[in-house]
Amino acid sequence: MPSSGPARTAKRLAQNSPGSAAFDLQHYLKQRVQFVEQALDRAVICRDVPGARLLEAMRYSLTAGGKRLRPILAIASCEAVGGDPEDAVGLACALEMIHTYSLIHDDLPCMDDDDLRRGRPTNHKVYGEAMATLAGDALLTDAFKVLARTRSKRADAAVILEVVAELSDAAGSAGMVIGQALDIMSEGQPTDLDTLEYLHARKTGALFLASVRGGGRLGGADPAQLQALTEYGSALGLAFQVRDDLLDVEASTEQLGKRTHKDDAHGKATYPALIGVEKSRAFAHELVDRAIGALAAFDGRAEPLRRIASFVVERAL
Ligand code: GRG
Repeated sequence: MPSSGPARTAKRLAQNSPGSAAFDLQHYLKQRVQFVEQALDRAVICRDVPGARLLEAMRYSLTAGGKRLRPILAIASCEAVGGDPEDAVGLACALEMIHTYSLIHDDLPCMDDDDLRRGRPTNHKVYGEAMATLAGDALLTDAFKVLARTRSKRADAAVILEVVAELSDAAGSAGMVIGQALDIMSEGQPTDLDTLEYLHARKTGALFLASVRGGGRLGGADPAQLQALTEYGSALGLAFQVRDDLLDVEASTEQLGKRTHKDDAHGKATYPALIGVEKSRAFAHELVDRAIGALAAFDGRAEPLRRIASFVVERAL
């Protein structure tokens, strides 16, 4: 008898499971991206109803591609502690919805005023500022509904509530939003390395940490595993940002699908500006070593997390 949809998905994901001998990162990423995109497709459905343009605007940015790093980290962390991708799929969708909202709002004229994102005109260029703002608001709010409906075989309701609270912390006034506020306030101001690290830990690092810790929790992580994932996620989040700073200096707009060389133009403090390009590269690699080192006690099921850490500092996108 042919297997059903979910059973087919489970079989396909298991064929390239993290602990298997012939583990192939590119194949793993492709499968998990597809898995997350199918779930996102079900989470934000375009209906033929009054106001459907709002849903269209939400889907426009959500389906524009992107690396899907945060959802993959959540799923890989869940798998690293023995969980199943299905246990973390709600968190994975919520993370990408929140990340996408932050990009839509960041591109608005009142923030970075950008015309290009993920290789496409930005949301407000297509739908107008009001609709883009609302699309971001709706993605943020709906993300918590998707997460609240999570069912994990390895985490009870109390654990799921803790994941909800941590994601709220990471996205809100203790995390990404305060990071963005500090970023705006520090434009053109002298900034030292400690301040820069503090800012990045909130603006981008917090969501990375919530991805890894949340995925671990939903996969049934014990306290020692959660501590290791915390160290991994903190180092990886900063490594990602250092690489992002370097790409802004080194890459072209065509390559990244977004405007580059803008940090300098906006008078933003960055790692290359503060310590130079070579030292920034070395620092990013040091952080990746630290992230991988934190996973020393994990078995082969953490291989995707190790390989993703290297990918984060080598990426050209
Ligand atoms: C508006 C509350 C609010 C926050 C905005 C995310 C953010 C905070 C600003 C975006 C500006 C920026 C370039 C931040 C640096 C790092 C970053 C988040 C890059 C984009 O993330 P990727 O590379 O993007 O994961 P894709 O498109 O692959 O998903």
